[in-house]
Amino acid sequence: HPTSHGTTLTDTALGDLAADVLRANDMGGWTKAAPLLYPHQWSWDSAFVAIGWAQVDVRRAMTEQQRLFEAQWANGMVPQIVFNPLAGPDSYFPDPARWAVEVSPDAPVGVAETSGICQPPVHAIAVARIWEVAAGTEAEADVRAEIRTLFPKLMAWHRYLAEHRDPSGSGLVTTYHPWEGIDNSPRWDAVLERLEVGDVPAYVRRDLSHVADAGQRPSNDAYDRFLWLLELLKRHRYDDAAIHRSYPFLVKDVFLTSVLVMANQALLGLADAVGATSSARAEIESWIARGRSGIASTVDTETGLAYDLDLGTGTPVEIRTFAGLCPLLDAESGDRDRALKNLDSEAFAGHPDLRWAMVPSTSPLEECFDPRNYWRGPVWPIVNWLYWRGLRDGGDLVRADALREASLDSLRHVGFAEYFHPVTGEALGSAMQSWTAAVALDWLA
Ligand code: 9YW
Repeated sequence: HPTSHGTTLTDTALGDLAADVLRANDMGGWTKAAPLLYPHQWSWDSAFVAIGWAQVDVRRAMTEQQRLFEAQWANGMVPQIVFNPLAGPDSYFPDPARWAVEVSPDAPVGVAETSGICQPPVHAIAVARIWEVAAGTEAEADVRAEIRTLFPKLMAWHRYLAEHRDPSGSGLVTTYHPWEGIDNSPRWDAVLERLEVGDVPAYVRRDLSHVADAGQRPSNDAYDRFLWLLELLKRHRYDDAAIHRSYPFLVKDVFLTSVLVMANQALLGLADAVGATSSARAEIESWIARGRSGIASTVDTETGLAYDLDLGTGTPVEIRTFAGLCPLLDAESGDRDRALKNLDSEAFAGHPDLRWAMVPSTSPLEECFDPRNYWRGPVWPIVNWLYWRGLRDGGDLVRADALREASLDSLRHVGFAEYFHPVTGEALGSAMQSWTAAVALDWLA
């Protein structure tokens, strides 16, 4: 890890280094999530990356999102991965052959190969940020024209999440797979443990050769379970109705839902920019209202944390992770006060052992807390960027500034690692992670 830039690094130098990371991972129109570990375009990574590009080249930022949405499915889903045609099948596992998305009539044909699931919808948040940066500059007209072409695609994407991923109209989005963003989070442990894993065709993990030690990544047992779920999704031809009828990993995801609420607020702003119809606005407003009441229904009366709902058992997943604070992502949530108390508490950013007062992926007070393992303890800068935005949008400027300062200080010391040890600040996962560099650029702006 080429890390520890030290406290003396100026903001300008940090920003220059961050821009270098984006340029190094730039494939010409789209950006690799990381140099070796993730040689493709990941959906929510590309949204954060666009937020970063906005500070370097605002037109390039729009291109990032246009390219991603070229691979949008006919049902509106924006796929988790758009594969790099030049990377070759051994560059990352699972590869396009394992996903075999051609079993679905909705998968794109003749565009790009994709995976068959999705990730949190940060895209409208990114495009709104791009618009903010472009407005009043010489790029304004071009960017507005680009947003006009993207707007209906963003609508289709949000409609997919609001309808196909929530057939009962609960207001909560269903997630089908840990790879929909938060891989080995303990949020999924109970559901995964219940799985009866069937025949998984033989496979070779590619991820372990790109990290310092396997303890920073999901276990082999977790991978078997992830891949068994993939086989089942394939058998269902990635059909949302069939999946909701019979499939063993159905979780109403509070984080995914809260990001969608935040993204719908951003989309309302974009509706102004492109002069959208009043029916489009009404549709977005109805999604916001539904998402907000959905989240309110998940907040635990005792702790004030939002808990995912495991549809397999009908019970809340009572694990303290960053996701529990998600009412903070909605400026108008009625549950903000308790979420703020949780944020400040020893269970989260107020834990006395933390090197920086930031939100760890899993609470240090959980028994399963594992400070070097991926989503089971380390700090992820992009998660903190979302909470910073939520604090700022909710008018909590003191906390927002403190979180921004802590985050920038961590990046000066840790570098643009994928994630880091919350206590020691050890850089973990991939180095030169695009989205980490991207949020640094936005924080510095
Ligand atoms: C993997 C690219 C992706 C992120 C996910 C993160 C990880 C892929 O990397 O998943 O192989 O584990 O969990 O959120 O989009 O950065």
